[in-house]
Amino acid sequence: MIKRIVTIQDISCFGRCSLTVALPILSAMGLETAVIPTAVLSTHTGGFKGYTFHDLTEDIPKIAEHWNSINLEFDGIYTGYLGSKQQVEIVADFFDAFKKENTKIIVDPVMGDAGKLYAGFTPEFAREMRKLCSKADIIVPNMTEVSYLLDEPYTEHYDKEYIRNTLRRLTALGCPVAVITGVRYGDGMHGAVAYDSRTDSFCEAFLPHLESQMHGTGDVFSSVLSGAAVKGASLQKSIEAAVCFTVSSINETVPEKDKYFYGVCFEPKLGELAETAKSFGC
Ligand code: PXL
Repeated sequence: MIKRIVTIQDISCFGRCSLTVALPILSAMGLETAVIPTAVLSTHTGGFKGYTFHDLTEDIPKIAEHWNSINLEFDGIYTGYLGSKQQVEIVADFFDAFKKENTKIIVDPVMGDAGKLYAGFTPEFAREMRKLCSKADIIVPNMTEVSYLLDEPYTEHYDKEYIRNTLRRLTALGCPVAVITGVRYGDGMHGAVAYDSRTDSFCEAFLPHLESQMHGTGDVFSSVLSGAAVKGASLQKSIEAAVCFTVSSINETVPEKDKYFYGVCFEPKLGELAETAKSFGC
């Protein structure tokens, strides 16, 4: 049976992030993908001026109510960029209403990058996001989001031990599995490290670092990870697939990165991803 996932995040109409990334990636991976758009923006907020923002918070409980009335069930729920504290609370209610025994919840606590919060985010929002993370099966923060979730200073200087210790403290928030993205130990490699507190085991996936700052790479990574995890791939296979696809999409973008300043050119790689995802089961 084809697996069904719902992804809850904004739709930035132009700019390759959130839903315009998650929907094609999850579909290519062979999942039936439902969406709840939390807001409609003309573009994302990183690097554009004058973007529109239409909030859809009020629609979320109505969509949930309708879905409940027709007994919809999901194998996975994946959340990304959420625009307000209230929205995070409503999404937490959605988890309570739709989490069944085998539903995997993946929370990407999108809040910032490179040590800074994205436009409009506050430490207060981060406290609410911490509560949402406690309800997840897997959380996928980068180091900036880690610092806000754990209320610690942001650092780019760390070693393996620090990352392992941080992962343990992230799972202490209440989610069994944590994945830190964008990990760099200064050895020219770039990747992700994951920890499963139920088995007290770590796994990692690294590839050579590519010198480029691109928007939406976190959304690409989390979408692949969510698709793989919901299809039943191991944590190791899931992070490997996410790192590989993100890096090959960045590689695809590098030659024309000025043209694609607004996001990564992942589309040419969707065919390969679909092939990889076949080995993850249905
Ligand atoms: O890529 C994360 C993201 C998602 N959605 C919106 C954003 C951002 C990052 O800036 O602005 C609207």
